[in-house]
Amino acid sequence: MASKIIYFTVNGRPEQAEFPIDCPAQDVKDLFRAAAEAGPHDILKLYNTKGNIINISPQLAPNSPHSCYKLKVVAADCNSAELVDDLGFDLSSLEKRLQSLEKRILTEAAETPVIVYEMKRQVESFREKLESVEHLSWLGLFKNMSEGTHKPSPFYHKRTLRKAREECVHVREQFIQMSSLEVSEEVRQYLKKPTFDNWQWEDAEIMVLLQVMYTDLDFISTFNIELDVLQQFLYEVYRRYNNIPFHNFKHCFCVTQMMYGLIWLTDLRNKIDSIDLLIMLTSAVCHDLDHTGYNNAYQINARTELALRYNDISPLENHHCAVAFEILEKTECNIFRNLSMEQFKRIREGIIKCILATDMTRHIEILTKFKTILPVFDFSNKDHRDVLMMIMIKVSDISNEARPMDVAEPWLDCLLQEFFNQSDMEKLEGLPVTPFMDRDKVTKPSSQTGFIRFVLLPLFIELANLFPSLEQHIIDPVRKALDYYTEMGKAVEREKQNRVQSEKMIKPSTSGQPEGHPEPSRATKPL
Ligand code: BYE
Ligand code: ZN
Repeated sequence: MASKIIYFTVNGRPEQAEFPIDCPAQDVKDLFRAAAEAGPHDILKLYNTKGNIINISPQLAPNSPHSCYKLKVVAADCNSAELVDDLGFDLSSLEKRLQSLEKRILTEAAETPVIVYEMKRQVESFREKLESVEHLSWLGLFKNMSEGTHKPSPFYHKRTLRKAREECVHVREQFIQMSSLEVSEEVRQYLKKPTFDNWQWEDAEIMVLLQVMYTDLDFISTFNIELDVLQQFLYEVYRRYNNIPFHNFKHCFCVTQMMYGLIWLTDLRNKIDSIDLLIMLTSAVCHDLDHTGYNNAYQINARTELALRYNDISPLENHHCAVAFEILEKTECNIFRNLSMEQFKRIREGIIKCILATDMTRHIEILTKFKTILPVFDFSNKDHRDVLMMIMIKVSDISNEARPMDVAEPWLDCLLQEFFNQSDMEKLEGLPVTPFMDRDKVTKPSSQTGFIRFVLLPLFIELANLFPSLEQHIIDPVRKALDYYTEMGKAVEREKQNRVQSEKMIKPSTSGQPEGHPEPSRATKPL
């Protein structure tokens, strides 16, 4: 009996089929279906070398390996009830289960087990196969496809949320080695200035610099802190800042360094006692511990564990503070272990007050309090000092724009990156999207001009009212930043106008060109 051989490829893989010329059409179709490992609902398409679709039948024109046909599989609706029956599972619900599993692992465990990535990869590649026929959507095959499934998984951002153990161990070794070296007087002086550039320093070096701050404020001697305890404490702190774009260990350092700078610039050592200074510096060090990159609004809307635990009351700040005291519970990390119970109590109360004050929803409340006491401010009054300490950690926390432009601007990029990650997640989960975090609405100038005018300057000016010497160090650079972003905003507007103008001139009628959207100038493109 005569038979023919057909050469073809499936997913780039060469195959050849042999069948008798008089065999039933269905047998030929089944043969190709088997070659493509396709299911009964899948659609098979065979292309000749010209790219034309040809019929899969016994009449197929014989070819050679050089004139190979191409076989393609397109899948039916992957969520249809029929297919759910056939597959024995529902892909969407499988994905949802996997997503919630991954989320739990990401928030609870240090690292995501390899098996979860493997499962995710399999589910994703399976969906990809199923969805490779989007161009057939007019067939009505996709009516059940849910909105979110086409978007990239937001969990990619969180892959390395927690620090890897090996990385920590390495940084720790570097830190311990470096800490025995002398830090030059030049660096020690530079460390006291708001012009300090954090981007020049590695994490291990940053830990040494934090140690220098404790040393140069005489905390080591005053509070009898053992050096290895301080180092263990700083290491635990480093370990418990996550790998996220903004609220990471470098942010912890910047806030602490600004606080340190403010203490020196205001000559605070001659105005309040050192236990308050210790509270201020340590609060700064601990103030964002274990931040996951999602703000309180998200925590509350998504009903996260933190929101549940803290009844929606400053869930993040409560958590940062709780983690701080969790670290201090370990004797080998407890830098306060040689203090009296009385002193520890005072420090604990102070740190809690300071860290909880960093919740920006309390901004007006705290600033108003400070304004009220300013005319009669008295450094010997505990209530007054408490408000001052809260104001100083608030100033330090949001002080990036008080730094030189080339230090500050990358921080804004990091912040917007973190905000955008959150809004992407909110969109994916159907939660309310905070407008200032929406990548479709926010630009650097639009966010920063308002923030500087209505939040930064009013806050900084009040602190400078108490310490006039601060004006040149923190107010002047912030005004410069305001000018910079105002100019950037104008440039964006001009560019928009120009685009509209030139579009009118070049294309007086609609030309079928895609809509011109305001495009990537340095200003409109935040990242
Ligand atoms: C604040 C709250 C939480 C986290 F989008 C970070 F315009 C901040 F609102 N910080 N910290 C520094 C900032 C800055 N927020 C903004 N600018 C800063 O320089 C404004 C934001 C980009 C936005 Cl306030
Ligand atoms: Zn912070």
